[in-house]
Amino acid sequence: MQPKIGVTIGGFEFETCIFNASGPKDETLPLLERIAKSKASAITMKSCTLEPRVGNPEPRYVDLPGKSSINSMGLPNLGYKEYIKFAKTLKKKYKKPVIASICGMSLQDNVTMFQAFNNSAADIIEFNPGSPNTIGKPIVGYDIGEMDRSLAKLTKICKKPLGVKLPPYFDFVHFEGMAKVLQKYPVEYVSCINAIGNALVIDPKKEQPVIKPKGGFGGLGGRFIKYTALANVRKFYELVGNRIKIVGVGGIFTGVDVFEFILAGATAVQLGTVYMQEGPKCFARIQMELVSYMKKRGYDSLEDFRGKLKTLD
Ligand code: RRO
Repeated sequence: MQPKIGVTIGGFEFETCIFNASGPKDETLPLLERIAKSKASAITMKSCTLEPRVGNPEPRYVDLPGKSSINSMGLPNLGYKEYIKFAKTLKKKYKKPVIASICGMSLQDNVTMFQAFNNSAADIIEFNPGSPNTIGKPIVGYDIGEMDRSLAKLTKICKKPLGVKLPPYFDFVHFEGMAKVLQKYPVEYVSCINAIGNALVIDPKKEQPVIKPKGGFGGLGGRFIKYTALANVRKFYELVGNRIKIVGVGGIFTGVDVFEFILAGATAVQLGTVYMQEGPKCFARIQMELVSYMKKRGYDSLEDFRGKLKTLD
């Protein structure tokens, strides 16, 4: 018998625990259809804003050695009205959950978009307060008071299952502060982690940063952030895992990586840099690798090991 790797999030059946992260190659309908036709178990759309945005000047995404990346895309997107249309098309053509990602420039913008997505075909709404790349805007997820005010307002409006894409935290005080806020509201899942913000990668030959926006400062993704992602998954699983699901994202390239995230407490995982670098076939490959690793370890389902990280005693 094949191990079971399906999951339920927000009442929706996901055929596997592996789907795409909001961000890489998901801004347009043809790109979203590529995801729909792959083995990704859901279709997550690019974070959207009220108005369309062209994003930051190029170069704004660079692959780094060691299966990593730096980006300062600056939220290029077609504006939320397009994603409402895309959700309708995707739902008609494909039988997968569709996740809308919302990243407004203000709370009022977010309110407007949440209201609009309530009446859309999108199944789940992911609130993104963690983008490190909007010039002149702080990372909202680092302001616990602002997160409290935002979630108070948005959860009153939101009629769909709500996910929150969190930026990475590095200190137990911050994990605990954020967990306290999350516990006040009907949040279905948190997605840990967005890129590690404001890294600087330098090309020593050119004596220049590798990306142009913000003097070269951008979000780090891929392998370099896997252990920070695992730590965030584990901490939030410990703090809020009894009532909020955790979705792991950050540096997942193999089935064994997925296994580690589930062991740390993740319900499912999202793929970012690996999808950017390998394209849609990564979903099938990683799914197969997960299944074969579970077989090797004698596990029949994800529940057999989810959250069951052992201690060293
Ligand atoms: O578009 C971006 O620059 C971007 C976003 Br909105 C985000 O949430 N995370 C990221 O690494 N880049």
